[in-house]
Amino acid sequence: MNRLAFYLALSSLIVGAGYSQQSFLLIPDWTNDRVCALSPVDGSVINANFIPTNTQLFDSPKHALPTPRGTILVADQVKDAVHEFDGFGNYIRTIANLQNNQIDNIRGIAIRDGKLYVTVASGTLQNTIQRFNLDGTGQETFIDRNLSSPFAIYFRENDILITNSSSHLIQRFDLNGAFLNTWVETTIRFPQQITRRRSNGNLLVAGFSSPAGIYEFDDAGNRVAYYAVSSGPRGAYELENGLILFTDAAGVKVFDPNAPNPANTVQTILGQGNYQYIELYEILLGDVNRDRCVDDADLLEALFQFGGSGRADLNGDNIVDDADLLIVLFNFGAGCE
Ligand SMILES: [Ca+2]
Ligand SMILES: [Ca+2]
Ligand SMILES: [Ca+2]
Repeated sequence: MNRLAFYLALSSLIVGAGYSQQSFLLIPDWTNDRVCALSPVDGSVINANFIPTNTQLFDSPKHALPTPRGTILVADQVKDAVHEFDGFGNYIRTIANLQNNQIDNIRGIAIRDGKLYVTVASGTLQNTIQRFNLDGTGQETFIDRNLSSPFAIYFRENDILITNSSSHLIQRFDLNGAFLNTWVETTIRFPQQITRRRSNGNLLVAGFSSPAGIYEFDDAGNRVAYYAVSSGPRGAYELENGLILFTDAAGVKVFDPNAPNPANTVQTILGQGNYQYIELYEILLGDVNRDRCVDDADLLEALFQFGGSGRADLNGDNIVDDADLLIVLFNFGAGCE
């Protein structure tokens, strides 16, 4: 075996054994005013208090969304604010709020090409999408018509889908914010989050009001499935194991979409909370400080923590050693511009 092959084999062993550096799903919880981290593989709980309970910052945290720099933005519907956290769940700052930005009763958010998009349902900017730079500067109104209590923004390659609770419609806009049409004429009521299934590319939409459940559409808007698994889901996400994770006011749950009766397969993973949208936080291998770039800063952390413990323990064996250093070195430069 040549040297490169040896290191690659070693590296795959290291990665295979890894736990601490795994990517995770971010799910806010209104009851406990926190953000939970779950496995995107099987939905198991990694850390129910990833962003711990914080009643100063949170009242109804709705949507936790990773940024391209590895930070996390959390939109709170009742606090009327967007807060920024680092990739470990530590608070950094508040980038927009009611007082400074008139964002009142906000729900879903989105990021596209270095801009943040925020749904606003009340106040002077009622029924608009506000657009910001990722640091909260440069606020402008992006969409101000054809919205009726907007709940989520979903970007596709060539258009934007926005769910609304009052009109019960999913409205479609072009990438400049011009209205195109109502995306689907369906029975879905009060659509909330939209996500894409990894297995077939279809869209999952949480239908919050009766007939509540998880709706599945193809990209043309044809309804291909309806799963009556909840009386009020907020979001759904297909796990890597093929089950579909979803949230509602009683828990984070899974069901098997391929079962003869999916509703009979529902299991609760995390209860005692009121759970909201689901987003994937992806960690680059070797990115010790989680800023989406593997560089000398990560190498230095691994070196400074060498022989001890710390967040540079990338493979989760409770010691920072050459195995962790190798993960950084093998991935050096990944994600950096
Ligand atoms: Ca709360
Ligand atoms: Ca880094
Ligand atoms: Ca280690």
